[in-house]
Amino acid sequence: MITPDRMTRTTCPYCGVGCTLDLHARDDYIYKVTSPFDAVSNHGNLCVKGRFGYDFVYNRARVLTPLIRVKRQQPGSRAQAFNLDEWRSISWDEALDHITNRLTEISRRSGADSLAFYGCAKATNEDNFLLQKMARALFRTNNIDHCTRLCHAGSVVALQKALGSSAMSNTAAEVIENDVFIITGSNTAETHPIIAIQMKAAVRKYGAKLIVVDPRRIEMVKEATMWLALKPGTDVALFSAMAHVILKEKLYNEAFIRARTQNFEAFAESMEKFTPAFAEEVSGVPVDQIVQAARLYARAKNGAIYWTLGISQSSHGTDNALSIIHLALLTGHIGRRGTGLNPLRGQNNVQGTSDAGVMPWHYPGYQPVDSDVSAEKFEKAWRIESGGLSRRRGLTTTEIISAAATGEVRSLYIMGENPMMSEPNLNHTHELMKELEFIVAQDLFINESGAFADVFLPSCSWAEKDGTFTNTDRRVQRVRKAIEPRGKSRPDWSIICDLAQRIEKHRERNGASAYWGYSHSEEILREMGRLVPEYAGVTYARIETTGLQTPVLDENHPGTPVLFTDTFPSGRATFHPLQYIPSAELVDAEYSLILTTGRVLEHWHGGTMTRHGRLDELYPEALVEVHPGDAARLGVKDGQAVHVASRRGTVCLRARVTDKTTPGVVFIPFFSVEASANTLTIDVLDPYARIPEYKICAVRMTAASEEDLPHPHVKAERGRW
Ligand SMILES: Nc1nc2c(c(=O)[nH]1)N[C@H]1C(S)=C(S)[C@@H](COP(=O)(O)OP(=O)(O)OC[C@H]3O[C@@H](n4cnc5c(=O)[nH]c(N)nc54)[C@H](O)[C@@H]3O)O[C@H]1N2
Ligand SMILES: Nc1nc2c(c(=O)[nH]1)N[C@H]1C(S)=C(S)[C@@H](COP(=O)(O)OP(=O)(O)OC[C@H]3O[C@@H](n4cnc5c(=O)[nH]c(N)nc54)[C@H](O)[C@@H]3O)O[C@H]1N2
Ligand code: SF4
Ligand SMILES: [Mo]
Repeated sequence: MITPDRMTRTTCPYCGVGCTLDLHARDDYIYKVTSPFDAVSNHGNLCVKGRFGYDFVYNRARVLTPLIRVKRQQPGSRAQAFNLDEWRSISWDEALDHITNRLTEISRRSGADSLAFYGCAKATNEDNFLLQKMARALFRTNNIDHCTRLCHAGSVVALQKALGSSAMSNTAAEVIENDVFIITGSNTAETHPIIAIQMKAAVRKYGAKLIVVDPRRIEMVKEATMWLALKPGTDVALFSAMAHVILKEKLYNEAFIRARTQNFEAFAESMEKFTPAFAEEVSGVPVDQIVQAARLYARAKNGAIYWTLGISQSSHGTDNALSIIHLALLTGHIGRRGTGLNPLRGQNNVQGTSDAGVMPWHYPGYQPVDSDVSAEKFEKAWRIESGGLSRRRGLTTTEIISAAATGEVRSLYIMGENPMMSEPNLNHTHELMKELEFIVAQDLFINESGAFADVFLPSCSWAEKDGTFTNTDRRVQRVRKAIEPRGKSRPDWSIICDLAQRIEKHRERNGASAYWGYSHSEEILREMGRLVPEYAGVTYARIETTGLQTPVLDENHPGTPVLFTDTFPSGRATFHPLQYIPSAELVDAEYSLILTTGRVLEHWHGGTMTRHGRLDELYPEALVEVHPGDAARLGVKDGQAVHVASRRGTVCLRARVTDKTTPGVVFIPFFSVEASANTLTIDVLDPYARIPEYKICAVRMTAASEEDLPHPHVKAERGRW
């Protein structure tokens, strides 16, 4: 039997469930991961990523020293990024001095807002707090954002409009207290697997009724009492028809509406047109299913809604989310245990990265940048002259890339993201990326975006540093260093401290300057706690064994599992009248299939982490899922190579003929660089949330030959170091 040299307790670096991990290491080498049975979010359960997905830490493609590009990337040659001849290794001093010179020079010449920063929802709260502090306090720009823009922006904006707060209202584990719950636009069993286990228990053990609203026959459909297989992009019609039924049949909670909401009459009037018959015509879901689902949810004692990207990643994502928020406001299924509006957050620390202010319109704690009150608060805390911080709202991720084309943005600092796989319409996005004058990538690997960088800074992984992540339950949990940083890699926060001190010196600004002398990550969380009331009571000592759920208002505050018990942050919750607007690109004779994109259990986003490890052996290539009826019509067999083309690009991959998808809808996961789904997707945005329509565009599928498939070389490039 192997006796572990040591075991370090930490938090999973993949999804927002936030499972507790024990990393077993010997000789500074992690060889096994387990989880304790008393872990609050997962009770000892782990999915395949938490259990086996740690080996990217040791992959030979990991970059362990700072690099500078010797030759600039040639147009159209992404693969060259992995060619060592293009890079030279340099010292940390050389790298940070070079970045200091280039960023200050560009900012002086082209203005503060010519710089932009991407934060990292994989990194800690501490890392991200410092990145936004550097952008704001030193470079005086609010051009800082992160992947939440591509993710839950629609939900965030809708929840802010309706309730004044954007986080999940309840704790995921409360699902066993629901008697009816709706899952919509969330492939929970593959994307939040441990929450899915709790949902299955709610149905099987506690007798809850589940309504799944999703265009694909996802695994949770097996557990469901009802499956409403709507056409992609028709959620507003469907959920508003449910509201219509609740109104007509007087199934609403009058006392709740009177006491806690506003604008009900105008809303109710706007629901008149959403008859179930209209919704059936638009969504394909039969009238009686709509009526049944509305009755089931409205009559529940404890009803809850869980949703993810099928709702938010749409050109009307804000309206989609509003249409489900209305159901909770009509029925009063909010503000109590076992109820709630629960947008499941995706990345391990996307909640925390938003809380830490990696947002173009908000300081940490959602304090608006265009308000003098909040700007003055941060000026005082960071010892900045009065009026020194920018009051101008910054650009969002999607706008930052577009602003490269106009020359408005000249430089991009990417801390742990991969926009060249994760942004929509990649052929176009690549062209924009090339327009930038200076790019810094701070990551573990040179991913498809690092391929465009001028300087690469090696950060270390979650296993090599201390800090905190905030999970989807708003639970702040510890991340602990299990092994020494590999090679010359460093924690993100320490890289930023070092860089910020150099920039501060370089600028020789007179008078006081912001503090950058942090010696430990907790010092940073304490500073965040002084500025963000919701984090005021979080200390490492208090979260030593179990995390605390924000808001934690002072050092004696127990944390807040259920939000909105007495009131909403906006006082009353607001109903919003809605219209049904069709998706931006509809099918036609030429492009007759709807493409929807998303995830599989074994892979993470663009694959930088999971394709650099054994998870890739479990799911080595992306497949396009097509319904047997469509496959027969198109003459496509299971396993056959096909071309999938949209108006923006073409990919070649193998087909999987399956009834997991519905007629007229094909699905491609976006992890594969060989057949990247975002070559096809459309870059239209929701007008309020600025989130792209990743879930719906029109494509056609044609048979291809084996020779058309991408050469295995394209994938092998990744591991060639
Ligand atoms: N294994 C794995 N897990 C992950 C991730 C990962 O990369 N890999 N990423 C994490 C992140 S950042 C996030 S944000 C989450 C995302 O979690 P999910 O949103 O569950 O992930 P997707 O695969 O994008 O699934 C979207 C779901 O929406 C459905 N859908 C598509 N179009 C529509 C529509 O028009 N209406 C409705 N109602 N539904 C629709 C799809 O069929 C699918 O079930 O996952 C997190 N977990
Ligand atoms: N077609 C399509 N596109 C999508 C989506 C979709 O459903 N369909 N979903 C969107 C969504 S919801 C999201 S969240 C985005 C995700 O998009 P991204 O955030 O761009 O994707 P990731 O691959 O998660 O990028 C994380 C990067 O951080 C690095 N990293 C890991 N740990 C650390 C660390 O501690 N420090 C640093 N500095 N780096 C680290 C990893 O190596 C990796 O390169 O994709 C979006 N794009
Ligand atoms: S469910 Fe999420 S947090 Fe838990 S082990 Fe899997 S990826 Fe990690
Ligand atoms: Mo996400």
